[in-house]
Amino acid sequence: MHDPAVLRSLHVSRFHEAPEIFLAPGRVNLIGEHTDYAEGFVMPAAIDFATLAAISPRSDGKIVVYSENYGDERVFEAAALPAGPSRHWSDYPMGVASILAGEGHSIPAFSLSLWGDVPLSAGLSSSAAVEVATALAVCSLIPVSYPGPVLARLCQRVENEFVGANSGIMDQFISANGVAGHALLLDCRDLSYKLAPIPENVALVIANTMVKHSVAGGEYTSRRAQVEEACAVIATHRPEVRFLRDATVDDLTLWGHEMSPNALKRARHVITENLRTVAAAEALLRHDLVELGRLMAEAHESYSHDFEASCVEADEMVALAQDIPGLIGARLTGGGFGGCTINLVEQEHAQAFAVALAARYSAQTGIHPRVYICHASGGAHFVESSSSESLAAR
Ligand code: GAF
Repeated sequence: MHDPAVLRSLHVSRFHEAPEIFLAPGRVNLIGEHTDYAEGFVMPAAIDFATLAAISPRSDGKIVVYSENYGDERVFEAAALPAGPSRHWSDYPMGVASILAGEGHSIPAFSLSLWGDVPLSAGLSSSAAVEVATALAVCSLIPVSYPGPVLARLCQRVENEFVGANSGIMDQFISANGVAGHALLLDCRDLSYKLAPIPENVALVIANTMVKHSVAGGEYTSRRAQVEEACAVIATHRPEVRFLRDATVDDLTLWGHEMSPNALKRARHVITENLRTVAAAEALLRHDLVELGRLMAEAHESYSHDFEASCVEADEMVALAQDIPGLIGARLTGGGFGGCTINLVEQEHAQAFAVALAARYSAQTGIHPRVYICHASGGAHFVESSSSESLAAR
């Protein structure tokens, strides 16, 4: 639960100033994995786990950031922002300040309190939620206002240029631009998107394998390098192919033998995943949940076997879900190598599905998973200062 009233009183007792509070959600990706940096398609939804950022100005030239999750405070000079990361939670808020400074803004002194309930290292974009919430908060003091897609790009630069993670645009984009009740079919080439309504009788059941996921880890980076290697081979024959978004399965038939076996498999995942993601959005739009489930199953196979970004536990979680009543489709979501599966489940079965899946997974692996029943929520926003109501009614 992330309660603005609680964060407000924590902020006031620590900093003796009434803050303004902003919220940015985590996300779950329904389909379209490792396609964003290939300028392809993704279909995420914002979820009702979020980070809250409470901010108030200071007059002593300092930036003081406090994380309720870590129970830790750090102090910086507004006039001497850190130039690079220190492998600490404060890299995310300070990366935002640094990128905004690079945009020519003079960063004022402020106190910032952060508190979130997006599960950490679970592939649900807790870091994007921190970045986007912080960005809205700091922008309010500068003051400057960016359209959602621009804000998302700035926050992606925090990952790429400050933190040093080579990630794409998906997580920050959906956190900044999510729409309640909808997934977004996002074209990562031009950031245009279509809304894909999630039917009211469909629940997002997110099952945490409890295997820690990290985008900063070597596997994410090596997969991206293999995707780029495959693209470079195709581009020697078809120079108009700048990203795998532009490539086809026929290109792999013709020139796959010039690639390393791994690059060929990674490329096959990305090229087919782009097709599946567009098809999945169409299926959702015409309420064809059987086809959507089939595409999710195919996507998991491809992610596990061609992209080799799954793990034993995630494969197990997906397999165990298959014959539980109510399942529409299941697959590993997010950057891979651990984290969560997304299960689309008929709403009336969601509770029993979650209980059954957790029991089966514990019995099979000896690991107690967390299973969350989520809803597609809205994107980042200002939270009314006077609100004392919990935003995460769960
Ligand atoms: C992580 C990254 F941050 C995203 O940009 C995306 O590449 C995703 O992994 C895989 O689809 O969440």
